[in-house]
Amino acid sequence: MGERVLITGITGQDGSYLAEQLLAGGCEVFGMVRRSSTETFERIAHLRDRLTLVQADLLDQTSVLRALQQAEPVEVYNLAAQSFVPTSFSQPELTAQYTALGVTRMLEGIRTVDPKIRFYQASSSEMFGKALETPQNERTPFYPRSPYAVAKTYAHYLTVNYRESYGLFACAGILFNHESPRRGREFVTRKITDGVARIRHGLARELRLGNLDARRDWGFAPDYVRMMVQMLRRPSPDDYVIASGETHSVREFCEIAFARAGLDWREHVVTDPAFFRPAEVDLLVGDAGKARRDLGWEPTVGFRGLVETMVDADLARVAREVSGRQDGQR
Ligand code: NAP
Ligand code: G4F
Repeated sequence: MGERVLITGITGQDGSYLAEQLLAGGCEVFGMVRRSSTETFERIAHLRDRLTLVQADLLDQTSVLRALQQAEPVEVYNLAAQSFVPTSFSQPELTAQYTALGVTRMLEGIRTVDPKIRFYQASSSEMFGKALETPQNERTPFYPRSPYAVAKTYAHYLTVNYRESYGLFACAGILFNHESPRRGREFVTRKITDGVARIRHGLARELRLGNLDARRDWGFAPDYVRMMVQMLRRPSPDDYVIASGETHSVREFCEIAFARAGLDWREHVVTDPAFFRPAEVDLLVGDAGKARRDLGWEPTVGFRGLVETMVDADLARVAREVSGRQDGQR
């Protein structure tokens, strides 16, 4: 068996891809999962036999300590968080507990159990928020615009602080938006591609969205997850921006996604004020020059390829669901 690694948030989009990549690299992978009355293991179902799952919750310091003691990892990838920006406005306190203080619990756990453990923190381009310069790089000041972004900023600085205060091998990846067919369906990209598929198959007629003018730097999740591992395997810890360097609007995403399914987005997309945010992040675009130099960062999927991959996957999934229903009715 190879090196032991622990992933928090293994049931999420990034956690599932990271588990695949670490298993392929020969690691023994432990995944931290929280207790739920129904399992949320859909994204890792194909890996279950090759993973060891340990039950713990970011809200519970003792359980975090036990997970670290049980897994005895050489690397910890801290991906668990309340990651949806709108929920952070409706549940700001819970978001702070998970997304900010959860990181304190992880770092204190590492100091207690084994300070040699290498630690990756999932920082976010949302920290740039109302961006003070364009493009954004590792030296761009933060201006968070949501309770989620504020919590991530706390977690980011704490990671840097534990590196400087206690000599931990702690790295923060400042990742710009990254998407895939495994993206949660409430995030705008997947909401659009799922909506396109449902409209194409006659299950819906319209798609209600918020701010179509918002611009993001979108990439393909497996490319980004690869960089997490690269960061922890450098000789010394550091922080890196990972981004495509291109920015596109939600409207552009709609245009390409609907066209891929032979539809005109203007006939289906309805703007709904319910999906606007109390404070918006208008434009993000990253400068990943440092990652290109140090980590060999080179994304494999561009914007159009990303949109089309996601649409194709949702068209195929919805087609299977529709034909399953028809079989059930026969
Ligand atoms: P995601 O799909 O929402 O997954 C979040 C994960 O966190 C899930 O496995 C979830 O478990 C787990 N989790 C939430 N609360 C927890 C708790 N109290 N205790 C234990 N586990 C808990 O997120 P993602 O897109 O994979 O993103 C991974 C990380 O990167 C997150 O920290 C996110 O904020 C950050 N990030 C993401 C992006 C992006 O574009 N995707 C960009 C920058 C940073 P359940 O399955 O039980 O809910
Ligand atoms: O897809 P989103 O919800 O992602 P957002 O807010 O950029 O956050 C994601 O990326 C961050 C990295 O920058 C992560 F840290 C975070 O965890 C998460 O993964 O929204 C993208 C944009 C926003 O400007 C939003 O206002 O799309 C706009 N939008 C327009 N209509 C919508 C909608 N967003 C959602 N979720 N739903 C809509 O109907």
